[in-house]
Amino acid sequence: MELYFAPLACSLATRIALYEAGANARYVQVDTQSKQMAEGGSFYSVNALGQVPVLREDDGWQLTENTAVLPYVADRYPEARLAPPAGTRERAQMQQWLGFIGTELHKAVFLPLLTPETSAAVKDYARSNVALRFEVLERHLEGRTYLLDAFSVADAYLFVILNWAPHVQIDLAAWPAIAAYGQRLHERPAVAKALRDELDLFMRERAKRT
Ligand SMILES: N[C@@H](CCC(=O)N[C@@H](CS)C(=O)NCC(=O)O)C(=O)O
Repeated sequence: MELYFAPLACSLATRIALYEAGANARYVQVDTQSKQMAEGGSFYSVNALGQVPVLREDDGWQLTENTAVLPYVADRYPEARLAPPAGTRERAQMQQWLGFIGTELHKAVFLPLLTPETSAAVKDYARSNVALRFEVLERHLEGRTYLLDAFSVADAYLFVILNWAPHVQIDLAAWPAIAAYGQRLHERPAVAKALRDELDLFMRERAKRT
């Protein structure tokens, strides 16, 4: 299995899931700006959208979209218990959170703020989305350890998104339950290792560019 990823991008959530599962995977680094793969070749040949994550099985079958890739990894390694069983209400709630993280946080808030080219008006719009969404999350996380009763791939995705907050001047101190949740996730060995591995690659990339 291969994961096409960019350091510290949303694909980090799949790396976390694979580490949590103890999966045997190869990690193929992609430059999402130039669309070049570190091993050579255009990433467009893998994904016409030029986006990570892409998960590819050894027989060439591949999957994109965080909301599909993350539950797929959970189902592929059931012994790791990275998602509630299919068909349960808890599983539906996990999908609800994946949708919330992918659309309401990733795309409606963080993508415009992280993209240098977005206009001030679009950035203002993204910032106007922060308070309500973070309030909803804060209220849900008060008194909870994870989004669901146990760790799931939705936590991996949320951790990655929250990790971007300081880079777009969103101070998580304003939401204590969210800040504590981020800290707690960081204490999971697989999460800490995945973050360390990609931070290292991110810094190396940055040094090459400057
Ligand atoms: N809808 C996709 C979006 C993935 C996405 O936004 N990936 C970003 C990195 S976090 C990316 O590859 N951006 C490069 C681009 O859009 O050109 C998903 O949920 O998987």
